[in-house]
Amino acid sequence: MSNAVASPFLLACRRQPTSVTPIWLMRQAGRYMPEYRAMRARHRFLELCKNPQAAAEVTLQPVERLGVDAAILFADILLVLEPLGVGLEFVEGEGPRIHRPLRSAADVAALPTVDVGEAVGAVFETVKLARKALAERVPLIGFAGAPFTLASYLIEGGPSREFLLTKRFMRAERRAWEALMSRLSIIVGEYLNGQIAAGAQAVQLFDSWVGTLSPSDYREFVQPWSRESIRRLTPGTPVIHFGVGTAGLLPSMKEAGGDVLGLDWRVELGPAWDRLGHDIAVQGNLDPAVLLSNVGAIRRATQSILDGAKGRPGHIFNLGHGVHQETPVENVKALVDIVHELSSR
Ligand code: 1CP
Repeated sequence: MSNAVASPFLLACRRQPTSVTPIWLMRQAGRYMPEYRAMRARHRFLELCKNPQAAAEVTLQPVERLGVDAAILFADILLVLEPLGVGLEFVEGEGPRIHRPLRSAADVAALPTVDVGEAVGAVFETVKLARKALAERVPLIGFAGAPFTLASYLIEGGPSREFLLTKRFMRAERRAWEALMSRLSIIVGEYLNGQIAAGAQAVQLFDSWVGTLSPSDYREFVQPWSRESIRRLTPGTPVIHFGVGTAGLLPSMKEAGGDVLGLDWRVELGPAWDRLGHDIAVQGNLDPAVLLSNVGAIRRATQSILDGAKGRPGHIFNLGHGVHQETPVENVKALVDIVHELSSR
């Protein structure tokens, strides 16, 4: 048996006992890391994502530097939107832009059909190369944005605080919203299944911005399509379902599907897990800002999360959201070591 199959990360996804609590970090490859910045000095972000050799190298950087228990594919949730012809750009120092956002039912109707395999073939190639380079050291996680989070970028045209255009569209253009969410659930399914076929051993569905919705709006306007995305996935690969600010949505997200539910730091892990039921694994949930402080503070905050999990099988340690760019690498490395030390059983 390969060690990847017996890896603490994959065992925890399936709620099986492990000798230590596995840890990986959202945005573990990224600008806080000097190796990543060196790579970015040579490639623009989108170019890097489409260069399988370079992207696979970035995927492995945190495994080598930090000793995390899983690698996550280096790519982006928005890549899959590019073939829709909406004008995707990553503006240096700013973030993603969609130059031709969707503002009407006609805009949705005019979207071209896309062959996902053809459009993001480079990402699938990165998965193959990264999996080969990892050589059973740790498992490789693939990922995609969930339909709501992708739709919010398509409609807003970029990052948003209030998601007012998206919330207006949901209700005012209900038919078009359903058509868009249905299209996106198919695209997400194909994108993740392509990554699984290429060698991803688990996948994370990022519904990062869904916490902006009320629980009833989540159930009415989002849940059916998140469920549909997950239903389409090749069986047997663990699915992590994640969002930010989801305290009020967690039971409905659990219903939509996934083997592991991602928690952010606005909930206490122990009570949140008790409320959800222990028939689902949980991932989280250190406030990424804690990593800006010092090793003593990191140790205390880590102990408190591990205490909440009570050593129960099915806890994957992570941050509640991605590593901040300003984070000292040595603090991230300290966190990985502290989790392994304090959870050793
Ligand atoms: O300048 C740079 O180098 C680009 C910064 C960057 C990076 C490192 C972007 C632009 N994307 C990424 C990589 C990335 N994105 C990964 C790689 C794997 C890893 O975690 O190490 C992953 C999983 C993502 C996923 C992603 N992209 C999400 C979901 C996760 C989250 O943070 O909530 C979202 C919302 C995006 C969109 C996006 N891409 C990039 C940025 C800065 C953003 C967020 C913009 C916003 O705030 O709306």
